[in-house]
Amino acid sequence: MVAQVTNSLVKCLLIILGLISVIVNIVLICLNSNRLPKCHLQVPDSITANHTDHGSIFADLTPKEYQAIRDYMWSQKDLRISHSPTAKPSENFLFLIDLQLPKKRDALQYLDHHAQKPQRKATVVVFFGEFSHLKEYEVGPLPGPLHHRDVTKERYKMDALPFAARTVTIGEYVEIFTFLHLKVFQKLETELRESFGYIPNKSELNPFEGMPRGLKPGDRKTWISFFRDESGMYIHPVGFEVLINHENKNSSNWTLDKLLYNGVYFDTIERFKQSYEKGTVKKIVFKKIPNYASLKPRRKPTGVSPQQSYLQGKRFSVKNNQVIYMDWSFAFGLSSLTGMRVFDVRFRGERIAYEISVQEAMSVYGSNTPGMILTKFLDSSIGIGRFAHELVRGVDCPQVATYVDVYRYIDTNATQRFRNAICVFEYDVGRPLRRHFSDFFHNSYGGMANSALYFRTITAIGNYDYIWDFIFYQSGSVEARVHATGYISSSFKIDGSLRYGHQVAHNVLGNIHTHFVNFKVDLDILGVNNNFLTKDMAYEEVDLPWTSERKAKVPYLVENQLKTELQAALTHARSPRYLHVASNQTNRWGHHRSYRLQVTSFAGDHLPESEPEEKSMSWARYKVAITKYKDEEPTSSSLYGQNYMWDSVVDFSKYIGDDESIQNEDLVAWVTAGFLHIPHAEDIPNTVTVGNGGGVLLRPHNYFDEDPSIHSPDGVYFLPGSEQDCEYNRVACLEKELCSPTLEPYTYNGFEGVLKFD
Ligand SMILES: *[C@@H]1O[C@H](CO)[C@@H](O)[C@H](O)[C@H]1NC(C)=O
Ligand SMILES: *[C@@H]1O[C@H](CO)[C@@H](O)[C@H](O)[C@H]1NC(C)=O
Ligand SMILES: *[C@@H]1O[C@H](CO)[C@@H](O)[C@H](O)[C@H]1NC(C)=O
Ligand SMILES: *[C@@H]1O[C@H](CO)[C@@H](O)[C@H](O)[C@H]1NC(C)=O
Ligand SMILES: *[C@@H]1O[C@H](CO)[C@@H](O)[C@H](O)[C@H]1NC(C)=O
Ligand SMILES: *[C@@H]1O[C@H](CO)[C@@H](O)[C@H](O)[C@H]1NC(C)=O
Ligand SMILES: [Cu+2]
Repeated sequence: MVAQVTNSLVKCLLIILGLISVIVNIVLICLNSNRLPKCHLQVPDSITANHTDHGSIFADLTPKEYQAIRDYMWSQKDLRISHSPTAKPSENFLFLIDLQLPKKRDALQYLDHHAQKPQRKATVVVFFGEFSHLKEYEVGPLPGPLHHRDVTKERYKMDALPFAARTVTIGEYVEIFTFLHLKVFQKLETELRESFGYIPNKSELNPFEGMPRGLKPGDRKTWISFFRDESGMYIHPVGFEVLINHENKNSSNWTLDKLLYNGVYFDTIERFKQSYEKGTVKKIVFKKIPNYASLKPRRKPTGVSPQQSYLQGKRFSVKNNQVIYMDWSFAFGLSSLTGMRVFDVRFRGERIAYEISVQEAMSVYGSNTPGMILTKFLDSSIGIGRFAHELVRGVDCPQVATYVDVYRYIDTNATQRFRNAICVFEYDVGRPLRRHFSDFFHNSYGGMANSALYFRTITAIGNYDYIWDFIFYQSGSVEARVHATGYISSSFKIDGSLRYGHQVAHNVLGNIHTHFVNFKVDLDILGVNNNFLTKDMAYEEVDLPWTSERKAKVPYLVENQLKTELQAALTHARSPRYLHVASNQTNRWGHHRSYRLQVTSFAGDHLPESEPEEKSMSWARYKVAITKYKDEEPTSSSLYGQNYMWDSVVDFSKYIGDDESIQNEDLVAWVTAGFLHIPHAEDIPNTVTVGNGGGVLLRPHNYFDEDPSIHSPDGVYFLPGSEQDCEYNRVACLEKELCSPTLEPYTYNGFEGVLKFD
């Protein structure tokens, strides 16, 4: 009985205790939640921007447009164009369809004076195997009805382009691979197995071509070096190279002209076989080695790098091919040949540049093996934009970037879509744009983070990857930049190789080479009529007016106007430090409003002009060359440069050869940047972007009356006592507004203990 009563009491007590604890908990939670900060920062998706239709005249062709043009050209009976994506060299092949840019005058009339929109047209390139020549057509107007017009003569001053100048198409590569299979691999199975571990269909050898393809116009003789079929093959050369003559349209008539094995040349397969059998040539003995070229991480990744996010939503807007960001707006496109470009670049509504575009990427190699002795790559002949593939979130561009799809029609029979091949993002560069901490007098702090808009594509052309950026800063500067990464080109190390580079792996030579890239910068400063000014410094000896004790050497400003194209063709060695495209209008202080071209370049030496191949790359002579704008001089290089280097149909030096006046004219700056690459061990497995790049910064110079970023919404300012005040320091309240557990509380105590005189 007693036991039962005590039991009930205990139960009651337990229940009461339980209830009390629940109530206390509720009260505590209520009290605490009252103390939690309020999270009231709204995160909109994106700014609302007033887009215009202006960019559309620069927009790449749409899938519908590509198809309409292809079908139209295919239906021209007299052109007899093959429908196959792998047409043979003897057939007629529609190689390229790309936007034909409007004439600048028409575009400006439309953009600035409400004139009619220029007609939309395309450029079409046809390789006529049947007639042994190449032609370019203008096809338009879109959407139709379409017409075509042969513009070869108008553009290149010849009725047709030489057949040998054409790019090697996929169709031709198919034949080259077949040729290699039948005429090389099948005949040398034993030798290739013993030397390089070649097993048909299992452990193959991959080809890599040297360029140019010969020594004179008309040649199409290509040295092909072979590489192990591993990931990162470019740094697995095997010491075996062949020279094939594929000039003839009929691949049955192609010949194997030479062969190189372990540094020794042979005229025929048979001679090599004999020598190999007799042992008169030193044999390479195959040994399996771990793949040092693989990019697979050597240990399981555990890291995630810091990620930026848009706390207030995106501050830029991308619609069709137009971007609006803070004070900036521009239109963009991606040419299959030349790559990334922007047009009608405006800051606060004023056009700064009509066009900024990539033109060419070139490399000249040194070697003592034939595949690389002559090698000079001109990438726009293969297509730079053509190799812009999908960008990887969080690596190629920030996770939160805006990605844009691209459509192309090149070396194919159907329009191809490349998802997310362009990215646009705003990014905090990580270093303030400006700041000042006032010690001594009027203690205060003023500063601004350097947040800029990036417009990016990455093109992987064979072994190398180029990262192309156009960067728009809040201070009114815009920068065109390239960084190189990817695999170096290499060759099999033989006696004497070390004169041409460093050894970077077992039997592997990383060949010395140059990287040169060319940008077209068509600045229009307050209209198209501009001048080219230079500024620099010199020292002069001056008397000191207050004493005759001694004189002093003092720097002074050296200003010049360069008045003709030849005067304004500035080589890498000889260029004033400040280069300006200037309006004859002045700013508030009476100085010419201008944009300065500041080139960042660590370029190697340009190929001597005496070399016949130099004609196709004569733009690289100049760090900056200024020409008078002409619709007939749209690019510094061409599709026909690589395979017709010796008599290039576009020779940039001719643009300036006529030495026209550049006074009060529409000016175009052709800017070359680059770097000398001496490959070293750390280029294995990949060249890193750090330190490997170049570009040009276009920065306002007396263009404004003050730095425009003082009007930016990102400015920060405070005085002693107002450190926590959010009105002029949005960052101070961020932690409270966002309730973000990852943000540190905002504090500032920098004014403690400053020297003070006022
Ligand atoms: C867009 O245009 C409208 C009408 O002209 C204007 O009221 C609005 O402020 C503009 N918005 C922006 C973001 O510029
Ligand atoms: C393009 O080529 C492929 C492969 O040869 C073929 O199947 C297809 O029909 C071609 N497309 C057209 C539109 O002819
Ligand atoms: C290799 O593959 C090709 C096509 O895939 C085939 O035609 C050929 O017979 C194969 N060769 C051998 C030796 O297996
Ligand atoms: C290619 O050449 C071979 C041998 O010379 C010949 O038999 C064949 O008919 C030719 N093909 C064409 C398309 O001319
Ligand atoms: C290929 O070679 C054969 C024999 O030399 C010749 O008759 C034929 O014309 C050549 N084909 C072409 C397309 O030149
Ligand atoms: C300034 O530019 C305008 C517009 O191009 C031109 O008419 C004028 O002659 C120029 N003035 C001088 C002093 O060069
Ligand atoms: Cu390099």
